[in-house]
Amino acid sequence: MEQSLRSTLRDWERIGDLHFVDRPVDPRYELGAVLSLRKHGPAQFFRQVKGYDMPVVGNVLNTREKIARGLGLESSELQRACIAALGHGIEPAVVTEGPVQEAVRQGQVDIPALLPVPTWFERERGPYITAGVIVAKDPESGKRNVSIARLRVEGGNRVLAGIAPNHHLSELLRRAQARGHHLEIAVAIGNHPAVLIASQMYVELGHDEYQVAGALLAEPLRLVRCRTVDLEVPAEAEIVLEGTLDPNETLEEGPVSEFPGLYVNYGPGHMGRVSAITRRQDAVFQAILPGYAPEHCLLGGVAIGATTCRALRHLMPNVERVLITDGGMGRLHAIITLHNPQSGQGKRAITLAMGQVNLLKLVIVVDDDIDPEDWTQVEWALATRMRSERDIVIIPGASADRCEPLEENQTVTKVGIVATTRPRDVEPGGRFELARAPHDVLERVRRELDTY
Ligand SMILES: Cc1cc2nc3c(=O)[nH]c(=O)nc-3n(C[C@H](O)[C@H](O)[C@H](O)COP(=O)(O)O)c2cc1C
Ligand SMILES: [Mn+2]
Repeated sequence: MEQSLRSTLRDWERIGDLHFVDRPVDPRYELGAVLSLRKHGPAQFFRQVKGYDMPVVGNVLNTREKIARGLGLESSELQRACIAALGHGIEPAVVTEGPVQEAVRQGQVDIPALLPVPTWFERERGPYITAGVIVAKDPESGKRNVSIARLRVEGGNRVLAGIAPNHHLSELLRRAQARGHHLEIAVAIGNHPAVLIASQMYVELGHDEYQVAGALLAEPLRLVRCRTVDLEVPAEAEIVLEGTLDPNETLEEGPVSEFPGLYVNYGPGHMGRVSAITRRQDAVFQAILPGYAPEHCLLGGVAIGATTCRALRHLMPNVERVLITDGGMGRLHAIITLHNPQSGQGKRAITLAMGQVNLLKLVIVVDDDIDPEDWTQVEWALATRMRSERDIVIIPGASADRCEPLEENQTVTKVGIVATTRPRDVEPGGRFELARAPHDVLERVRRELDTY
């Protein structure tokens, strides 16, 4: 099976989900503006990017359906498949050659001259590579880590990475610093959906995200060895940057857009240097529109939902589904569905989820007869099953994530809402019994509905 972005793009083209932009487009603001105004539409393939002969593609995975389809699944199967992949990884396989090394440039590389990296927003201080999957190895254990961090192109072979201190990549950088050396990295751009989703999974340090990608592909992810660093990258990626991050050389990043759609100022980022660029001869540059945009939010949201659901189920087997919502930017809000919830379990699920994912600020718990993706159904549950004085928990002064838009003194107030039925509420003839036709009639009509 093909493990490339371009195989996905061919599928999208076949079903009319790939739009070709023929008009020349400036990578400075204009390209990002098109992606932004078409963020809910088909993937956008920019054939002519001004100043470059390399095309750019964006908005590839901007719905749950597309993420599922990219993995060969129905949307309804997505969370189950991700949870299964977390439990049964498949080791990647190193192969001797791959298309990502069709062209190799070593020595003096000039990133701005070679790659059509978009400049996204007015106040950001340079162009950002946003779909770069960064692989690195733990200097202590030698174990791999694979995750995305945006890289700002600083000119020549230099990049700036703003990595959250709690992310594994930051920890690897601290470990390299303790040993007095730089951290080798390789940045794969233009990846199969399985690699992108795997890169977003909250797994423990030492859990190789390539194994998750393999499990999502149902076969080993094929890797090639890099030319100038001791790392392996997906053989069928479009482009790879090889280089190092310097744990000691930092630079104030200035304002950077985050998933709430606002600018944040994180302080100093880490400088990196690129020692080689390898690529397909006809490489396509993938760009993920950053900020409050469906693709950025969903990649994280799908992965966080799956990892949280898996973690909760270890303690509460009746957790059916954890949806990290789109309005909550795929990070801050969750809807949890419970099968046949017993008393107190709603609040338990809330505290467990917030404990598991520090970003979560609003958690709503509903029964599993509610489709969490349908806000109207969730709202109906709030209207018919939630008593505010009993079912809302407010936790002031909880630790805030660095991305929290309402953070004050590194704290924020969190809210949990239980909107589930109590078992005794639904006794036949009781006040909360659902009104419907007798069971046997309803089921017969359901089976024969097409004949009416
Ligand atoms: C489009 C996109 C951009 C991202 N940019 C950053 C970033 O600039 N810095 C960062 O720390 N995390 C960023 N992330 C989130 C991390 O990739 C994600 O939290 C990952 O699970 C971290 O993995 P790790 O703990 O193994 O390093 C981004 C995610 C996406 C989808
Ligand atoms: Mn990791």
